[in-house]
Amino acid sequence: MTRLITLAFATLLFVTGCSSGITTTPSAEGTPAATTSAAPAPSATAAGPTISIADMKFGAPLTVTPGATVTVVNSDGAEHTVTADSGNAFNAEVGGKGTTTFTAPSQPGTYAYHCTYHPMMHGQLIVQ
Ligand SMILES: [Cu+2]
Repeated sequence: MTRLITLAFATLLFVTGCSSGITTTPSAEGTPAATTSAAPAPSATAAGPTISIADMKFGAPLTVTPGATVTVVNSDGAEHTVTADSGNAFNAEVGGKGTTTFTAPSQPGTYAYHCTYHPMMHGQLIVQ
């Protein structure tokens, strides 16, 4: 009887240890950014709301109007995405040293976002 309990306990330990060891961050592979809108670049009048990515950081929270066109400028050599944490409010992919744009949500609110390639990168888009 004692032996059975010991065995059960050992099994439990093994399972617990095993599952915690498996917990790794999900891979970003196979999650293509949906909308890299190859939209016509607005001529001359450039400076709209802009998210500037540098040194693997998005920078300070950006406040925009609903439905605004947000420009993403990537100063890094690495590719990044601007992906809403929840739902699919927006998901823009920007290549190394590249620029892209996406449309801000029409629903006011604070949208946390991240980079699918670098999950430690976080930012906030405030729509109001
Ligand atoms: Cu990134």
